[in-house]
Amino acid sequence: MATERICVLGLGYIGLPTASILATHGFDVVGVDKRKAVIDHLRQGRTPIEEPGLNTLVEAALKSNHLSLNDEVQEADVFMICVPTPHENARADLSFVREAAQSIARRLKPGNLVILESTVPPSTVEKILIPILAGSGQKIPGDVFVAHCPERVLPGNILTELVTNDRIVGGIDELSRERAKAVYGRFVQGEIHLTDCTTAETVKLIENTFRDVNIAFANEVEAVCRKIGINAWDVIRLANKHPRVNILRPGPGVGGHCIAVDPWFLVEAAPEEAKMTRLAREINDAKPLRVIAEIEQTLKNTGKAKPALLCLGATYKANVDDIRESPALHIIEHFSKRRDLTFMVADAHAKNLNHNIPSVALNEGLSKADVIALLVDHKEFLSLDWPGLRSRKGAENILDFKGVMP
Ligand code: SAJ
Repeated sequence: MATERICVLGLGYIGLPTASILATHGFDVVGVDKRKAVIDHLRQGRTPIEEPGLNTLVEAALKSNHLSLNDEVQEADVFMICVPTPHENARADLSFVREAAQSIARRLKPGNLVILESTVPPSTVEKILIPILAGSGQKIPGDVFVAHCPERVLPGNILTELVTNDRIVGGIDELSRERAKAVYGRFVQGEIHLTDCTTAETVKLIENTFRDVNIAFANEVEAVCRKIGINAWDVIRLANKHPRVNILRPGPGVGGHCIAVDPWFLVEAAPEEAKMTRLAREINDAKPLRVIAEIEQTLKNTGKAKPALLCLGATYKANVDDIRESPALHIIEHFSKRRDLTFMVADAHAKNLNHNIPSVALNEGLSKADVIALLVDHKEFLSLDWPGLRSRKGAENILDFKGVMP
């Protein structure tokens, strides 16, 4: 059988590693992104994302000549949609999925397989993807196979999880499921579970919502402990010693393009029923405001007319460069507007920060700051001399929102 040709649409956090891993596992892959700058950067050997091992994998894929790059969809046996699905006013914005499906429909041939990896609201395959693909004149189901295999990898550990995680493959019929399973079976070492598309769509949303609800509970525990006057980190650590308790970590809020977004797709699908889901979102979304209030109070307590504030971290979580939906950035944007303080941000990972945000080198910020607020637990912050900083600046002026201080 001839080598299968796969066209991967969207070369972002998921599409780029997936296209590269498919290429290094014997498929002929065309990686497509309509953003010409992304294609140009990749051709110059520049990977647009900070992710361990990704540069090496992309380089290997390009060198093998099994990965080519294009800004337009090409004919293929398999099409894989890996485009973003942001939300707007708690509703899913599916414009990128629609656009990708339309460009595939123009190239669709009998026997093709279309796989949607993007996270979408329940019934998107049935109600949106299939009607657009059917516009090609192909009979679906029948002529063309369609599957949904939601991505599940953790930014920061993408290359390992792409291979080791179990996958959920939803198909519109038995043949769609089997064909999609054969594609993933080439590089996935985890189990591949087969189901229908709407179940696969919902499973993905439930996974991220479970995490969001758990973090909201951790944030609530933190607020309750504060009221009681005890240390929430100790309480959670000790509660987690129970064999059936596993509370996640409080923090300055929940960010990123997944957990802060996907639960809203469930709320949109079942507004009356998804009560806890909505509340968890509201609790986590409100957290940056509580952090702002605490920093404000600490600045006031210094008694200085123009205190110097240093925020450590701007990204949505540790050791990534992604600032989308970042709670730290929300907090930083608030303080960057203030004229009555000297404001500084140290984050060597964050790229594309707005030029109004005054970035400083870590040591410079640490020496000038009156108040330090740790918002992201980047690895370089973990090894700081926290006891030394506490004694130099005053323990009450060091605010650790990630629980990294010993
Ligand atoms: N966070 C906390 N406390 C915690 C863990 C996380 O406050 O204990 C915060 C982080 O700081 C961050 C946000 O939550 O702001 C999300 O970070 P994350 O590491 O929990 O998750 P993501 O968004 O990077 O990736 C998630 C993963 N989903 C699950 O673990 C269920 C990943 O497997 C998914 O593939 C990804 O969403 C996605 O693309 O949907």
